[in-house]
Amino acid sequence: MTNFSTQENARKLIQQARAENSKKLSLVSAALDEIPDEVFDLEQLEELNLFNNNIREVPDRIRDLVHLKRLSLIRNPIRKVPDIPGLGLDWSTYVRRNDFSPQHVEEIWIEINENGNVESPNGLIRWRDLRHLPNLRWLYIGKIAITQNQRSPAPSRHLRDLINDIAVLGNLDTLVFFGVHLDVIPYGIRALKRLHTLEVVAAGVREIPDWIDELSELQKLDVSMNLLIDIPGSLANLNRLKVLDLSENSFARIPEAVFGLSQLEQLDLQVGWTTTDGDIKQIPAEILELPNLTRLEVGGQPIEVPPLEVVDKGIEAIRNYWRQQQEVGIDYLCEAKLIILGEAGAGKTTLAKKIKDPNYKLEPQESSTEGIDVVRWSFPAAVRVREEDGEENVRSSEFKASIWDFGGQEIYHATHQFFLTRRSLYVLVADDRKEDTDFNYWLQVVELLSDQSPLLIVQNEKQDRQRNLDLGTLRAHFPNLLRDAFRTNLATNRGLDGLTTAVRQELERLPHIGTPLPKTWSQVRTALESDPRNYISLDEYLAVCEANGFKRREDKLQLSGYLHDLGICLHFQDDPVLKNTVILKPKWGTDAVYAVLDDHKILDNRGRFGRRDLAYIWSDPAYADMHDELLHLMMRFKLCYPIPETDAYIAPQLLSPTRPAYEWSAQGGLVVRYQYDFMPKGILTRFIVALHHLIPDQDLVWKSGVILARDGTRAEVIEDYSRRKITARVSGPDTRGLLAIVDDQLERIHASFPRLKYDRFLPCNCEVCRTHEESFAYPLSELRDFAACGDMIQCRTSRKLVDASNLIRDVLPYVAQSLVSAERQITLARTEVPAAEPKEVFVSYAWTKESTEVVDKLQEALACNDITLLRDKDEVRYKDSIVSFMQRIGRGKAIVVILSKKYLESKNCMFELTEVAERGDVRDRVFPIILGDADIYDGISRVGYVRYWEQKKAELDAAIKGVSGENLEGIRDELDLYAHIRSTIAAITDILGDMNALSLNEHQSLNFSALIQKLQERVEA
Ligand SMILES: Nc1nc2c(ncn2[C@@H]2O[C@H](COP(=O)(O)OP(=O)(O)OP(=O)(O)O)[C@@H](O)[C@H]2O)c(=O)[nH]1
Ligand SMILES: [Mg+2]
Repeated sequence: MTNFSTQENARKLIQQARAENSKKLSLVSAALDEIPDEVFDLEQLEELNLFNNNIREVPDRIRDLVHLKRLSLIRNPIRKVPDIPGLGLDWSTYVRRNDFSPQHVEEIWIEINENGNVESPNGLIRWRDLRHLPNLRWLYIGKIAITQNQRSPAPSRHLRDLINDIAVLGNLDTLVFFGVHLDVIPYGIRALKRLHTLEVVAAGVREIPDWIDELSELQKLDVSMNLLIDIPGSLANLNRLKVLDLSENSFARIPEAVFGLSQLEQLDLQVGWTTTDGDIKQIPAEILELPNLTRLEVGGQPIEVPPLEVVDKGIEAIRNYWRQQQEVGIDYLCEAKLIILGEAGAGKTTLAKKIKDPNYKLEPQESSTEGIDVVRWSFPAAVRVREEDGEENVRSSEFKASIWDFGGQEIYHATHQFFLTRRSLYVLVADDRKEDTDFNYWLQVVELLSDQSPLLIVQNEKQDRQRNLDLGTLRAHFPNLLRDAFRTNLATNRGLDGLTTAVRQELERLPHIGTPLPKTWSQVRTALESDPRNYISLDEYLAVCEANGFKRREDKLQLSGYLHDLGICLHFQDDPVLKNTVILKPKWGTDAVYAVLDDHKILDNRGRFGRRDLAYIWSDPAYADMHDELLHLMMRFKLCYPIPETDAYIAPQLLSPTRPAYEWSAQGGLVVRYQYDFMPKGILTRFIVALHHLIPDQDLVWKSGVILARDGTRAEVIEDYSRRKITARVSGPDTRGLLAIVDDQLERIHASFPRLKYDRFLPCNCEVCRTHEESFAYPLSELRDFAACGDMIQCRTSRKLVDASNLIRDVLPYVAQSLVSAERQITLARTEVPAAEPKEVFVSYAWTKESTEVVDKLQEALACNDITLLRDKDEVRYKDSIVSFMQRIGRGKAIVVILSKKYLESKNCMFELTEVAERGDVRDRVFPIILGDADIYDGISRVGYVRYWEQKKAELDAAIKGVSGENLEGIRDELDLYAHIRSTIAAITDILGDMNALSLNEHQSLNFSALIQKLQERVEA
């Protein structure tokens, strides 16, 4: 496709290179069908990067570039390259060498197309020569990417011949087949005794041959996306194997041979992308026989043992689970949370008591529940358990349920959301005397937050009056709605028996019930439950664990995390203050929090309170010495925030509903509207708490709105709950910067509701709308669709055509940045670099222990040289938008990049890196420190990263199939980002890998002095 603006851009870059007499020129993804003639006039050129274009032929004029040393043609359908003495082949990059000959070829990349034909043969190598490359060590044959559900093409004749003769390439150490249909692993491989990496991916292979163990040097074996159901026992003899990728196959259990691989470090068993869901239910105790395993991927597998909470925590947690179980024996998990919701006075508390004791006598004056009550209820149960040998059995056991009875009053709605957990049974009680039963609100909240937990509806017919609910329609909308509604009258116990039986059955059926746990766990749980105290210190908790046979601290913390997830206690391990307390009675904590929201004085004060008010409200000895923790708990739940430079706090839920008077000039501002299908309560309150540091004048905040200000720019953010929308208007000198912060914060809150449906609306900027106060607004999802195809969109008011991508760029530039359109894929050198602050260096790194330690040391060393290292943790401490920080990094003059595998596979890190790359001059601005596991010097690993992102994108693509367009906001951004990363990563890592970076050890032994010197030169330049 011809794209003028990209080609125009290429032209500008060529002019710029001429004007500046540059030695390098990068025309990456410029939609070029041929190399522009002007390029050949750039005599001084040493390096020409044409990655990802549509170039078929390199003309003879390339000889004019007598200084050219490096010519990259990766991702071009090259058919012809002139035979230039001295311009030689190296991967798909052409490198000038004085003495080029086949002797020097070490790596070959053969890319095939959908038909199995060779897409980009290497112009200088003929098929028959391929068999005579004595130094060939690296061979890649396949597609650059594969699409889901698409059968891999069979190899063409030439390729088949080569595969049949593969044994002659005896020096190969790396061999990759990717997306070529082979049926079987080629026999000739048996002779390749030097192979340390073998990948046969998406090749339709049903079996791994027995002789595989003859490849005794093998360190990495990737047989993902095949049709394997088992692997041979001989594989266990590969005693150097570190990486085994068995993902996207059809194993019913983890193959036995795997556990013989004592050197194994990474094992991948994920499914769900090319295959349907998996069958592996257990990660068995044999996992303990793999002491070096650091990474285990089981995504998409229906793992039941160990429980998901453990598996989610990673390989170390899984090992601990089995170790403990072997030491102390097992018990079966038989407890769950029953959550009762519904409007005030519907009969929730009465139902909770009746379930526990049917003889409970109704109290006509039952007091309205304040906050939450937690009632313990147990009953004898028959639960399905999975025995150690993997067999299923039924055992009788005492079922322990915690009934969470939520106060129905409006004031609690927003807060309740924090306690609506997954893996619970929900009961929604409706009072049939009222016609306006607000079913939908609760149904929607449960749907949003419960992760498809089952839900029962109870129609409490207090005076035996019936009202019919349209359950058929409800069920169509809410798939977690089980059974018909239960009709009860709790005064007469009518319907109670049937309901209680159903509740028991549904509890017993919850998926986590029957999971085996080490005995010590339930001992600790019992000890904690029988402890009358409301809370204990972390040390006391650890001692209880110790007394019950726990040795390792991590096991003890793992248990508290697990109990927290099950709603048995509250332990916020990642909170610096709250981590020191384990709250044994959740009600104690929630009561304290709700007492503040219910307090009349605070209500009269419109939500403003001080420490003294808290001392009064929490004067009960039960709260003595715990005020700090409780206040922290409130802030954690985003219920209040401190007013800067005072001792006071504000609970925004209690703010005045009246909007104060203020002036607002709509001139030249930006407006974004967030429109929700269903709007959970409390979004704006949480927003206010999160951005309270930007409220300049505490008078300009009310229950449903707030004015924020930053460097002379102001934002007005107002919620209209009845119309399910939030409107943000921004005006002033930096509208885009402040809007980015507002949008980023709202997006974070939205992300905490995994199934939230909403769209952002951007105002039209056509000439007619610009002069109107209320302009037409487009849904962002639609704009993106149009922008991605480079189409114009029509204004419904003026009927004028508007450039969709310009409009996005105008209002939400960072959203536009993740837009990958044909117009704008990757540009490694495009815009000039604006000068950054002097003596400041950015660092971009993944938050792993190793990388963080390196950054800490580097920061120290730089500080001694008067250079400030700007890192995200310090820089975003004012809760500014992380996105805008990432973009600031992108513009930085000098950026240290700590490259690790984690980094290259992290979307945040890669977003930063692509931001950096897009602004050009990577070689001058970026200072890489490459950690061992990044492995970017090796072409195969680089391809691995391309594939990793290709796959991430495909997974997401597959996941959103069938979801309607308006619900995909946010997800699309992510999709575009993945695509963008995928198309950039090869080129960026190529550059970084080529920069002669020192190893981490070398840096550390020099205390970074070499790096610091270069950074000095750069920041002072
Ligand atoms: N006659 C009759 N009265 C009932 C029934 N269920 C509840 N009540 C009474 O209705 C009142 C409110 O019941 P609660 O169980 O306290 O209601 P709730 O849903 O817990 O209310 P909140 O805690 O305010 O959200 C109490 O006085 C109950 O005794 C019923 O089935 N029949
Ligand atoms: Mg109640």
